[in-house]
Amino acid sequence: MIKIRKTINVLLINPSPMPLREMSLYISKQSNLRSPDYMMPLSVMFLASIIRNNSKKANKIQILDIAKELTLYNRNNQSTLQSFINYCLLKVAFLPDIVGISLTFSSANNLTLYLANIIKTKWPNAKVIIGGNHATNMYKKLLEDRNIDYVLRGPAESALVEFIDNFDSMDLTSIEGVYNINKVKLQNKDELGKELDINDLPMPAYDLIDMDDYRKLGFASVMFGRGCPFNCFFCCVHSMYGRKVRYKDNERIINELKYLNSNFGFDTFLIVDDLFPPVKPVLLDLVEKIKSLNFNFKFSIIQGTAVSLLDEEIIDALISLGCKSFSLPIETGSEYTMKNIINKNISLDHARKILRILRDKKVEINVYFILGFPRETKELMQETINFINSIDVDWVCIFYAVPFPGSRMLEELEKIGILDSNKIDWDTFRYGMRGYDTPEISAKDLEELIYDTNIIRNFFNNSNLHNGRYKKAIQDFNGILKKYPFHIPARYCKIQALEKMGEKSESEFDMCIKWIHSDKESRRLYERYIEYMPKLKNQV
Ligand code: B12
Ligand code: SF4
Repeated sequence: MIKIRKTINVLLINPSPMPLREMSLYISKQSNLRSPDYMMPLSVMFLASIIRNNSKKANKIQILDIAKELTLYNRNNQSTLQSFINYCLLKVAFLPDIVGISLTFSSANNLTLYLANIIKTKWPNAKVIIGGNHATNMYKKLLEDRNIDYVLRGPAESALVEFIDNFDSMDLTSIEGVYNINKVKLQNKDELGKELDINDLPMPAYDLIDMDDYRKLGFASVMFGRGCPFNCFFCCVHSMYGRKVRYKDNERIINELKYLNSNFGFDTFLIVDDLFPPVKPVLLDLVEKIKSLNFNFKFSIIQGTAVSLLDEEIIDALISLGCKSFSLPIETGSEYTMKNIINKNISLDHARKILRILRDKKVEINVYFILGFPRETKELMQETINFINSIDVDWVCIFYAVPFPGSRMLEELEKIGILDSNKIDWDTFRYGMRGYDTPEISAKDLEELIYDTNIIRNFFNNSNLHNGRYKKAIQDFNGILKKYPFHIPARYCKIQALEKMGEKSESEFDMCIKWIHSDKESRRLYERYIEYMPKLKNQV
């Protein structure tokens, strides 16, 4: 006879997006990988809050943020992945009936399977459920793993409450968006969980995270809206939220900001919307309302501001909100690639105009580009590199085109037989690496092209260094050297900036030589880029 539980204990886990193999090396200090970042785990904080407010059966709820634990973990060369995960799971204060894992990033796929295995061994009666962007798209494959009981596809806010409240009493797969392996076999229809009205979403459960750890970051993550009407070739956002944008009412946003300020002292906010800014009248009204609070709030739109939606009035409004740094995902410098391959609605003339406006306003400008789409020839890639070399911006980030599940790009690569999503090694699924060749370019050539373009553009041809903004150049080079002290191009360009400012550079020069003699990576960088560093010739 099935025992019907009166209450249900729920553990919600935010895994780290760091790929499993990398994580293992990082934990045991076997590589000089830098410490990963973490931020408020908004997805599980939302879910925790929704369950607490709406579920009749949910009892104890805990959030375990593995990304944060990883950054703060006191590792040594005896630590192992297993000892780290055991350390994390020791923090769980109850016997969970449900363990929910948030699998948004594909790079967390292998960690999620690893966790599910450990969880099933530690708590054999707990059901493991997963949700998030990657889980939504790869649910069939994930459910083949015997340690994963259910996938909740799409926005899970309504399905999860129904799931918990009917935990022992009905076939949970009758809930829209809830799948187990049997439902996959029987039903050939992809359905998503129902979404709540964005204004009915409660505040994320700030009280269920250790706020002291997140206060150290200096900012709170906030979501003003979700969804995007565009249809970029490489994007998978629509697979969760469709193509309709919905924004919270401005009054609601103001209340959230005031709440975060008065309860936790935050005055800096990181906006995590899929698409930002909202339409002009809404944005201008929001900006006016925020300014009238007289709180001196600052904002950052970390995943980038939609270039096609920007004009001078919007830029001024954002600057007046304390946005001092703009990240622009222009993605390609080729009109052909823009229109015929990635289908992004940006005109390069408009992009150049926006860059000039931002430069005149003296804010920091970072621009994101992507190389390596299927059908993107080496000549088209060169057009992007030419564009990159022609713009006056602080920093350029060049990513590999990654075919995330749910994107048209993955569909195309599967169709032409280059990838099979059932056999992908998800540890390679970040913008920083590529595990396959395309007819246009091999993985190795693409890696070299991106690496060289990055080093040459951001260091030897650094816009600030060549346009007399030496202090900013030094600030950026120092930022790199703090993370990667072996970085010879950064050190060499810092020396150039110091000399242009008439400041002493001998000690930096000595450091450069010392690193080249003592460190393998420094030596490699020195040898690869020696033609750009004439002053080091004959000195090493
Ligand atoms: C904010 C954001 C970031 C931020 C912060 C990420 C973070 N660590 O929190 C920053 C800018 C750092 C970032 C970086 C990157 N990002 Co990002 N990011 C986003 C974005 C826009 C919003 C995520 C978010 O917080 N949403 C708000 C929460 C509340 O919504 P949600 O996560 O969708 O959660 C709901 C459901 O998914 C579901 N759910 C979620 N978890 C769970 C768990 C369970 C158990 C259940 C039942 C349900 C469930 O229920 C929730 C409530 O409805 C998403 C797009 C998107 N919409 O997902 C891309 C997205 C996640 N990012 C993406 C990518 C590719 C990246 C980068 C690799 C890009 C890069 N330039 O290198 C990096 C890598 C990050 C890393 N650390 O390695 C891709 C991921 C694709 C993939 N399959 O891997 C996405 C989907 C965007 C895209 N291009 O398609 N990102
Ligand atoms: S990449 Fe950005 S603009 Fe393009 S569809 Fe995705 S969210 Fe929208």
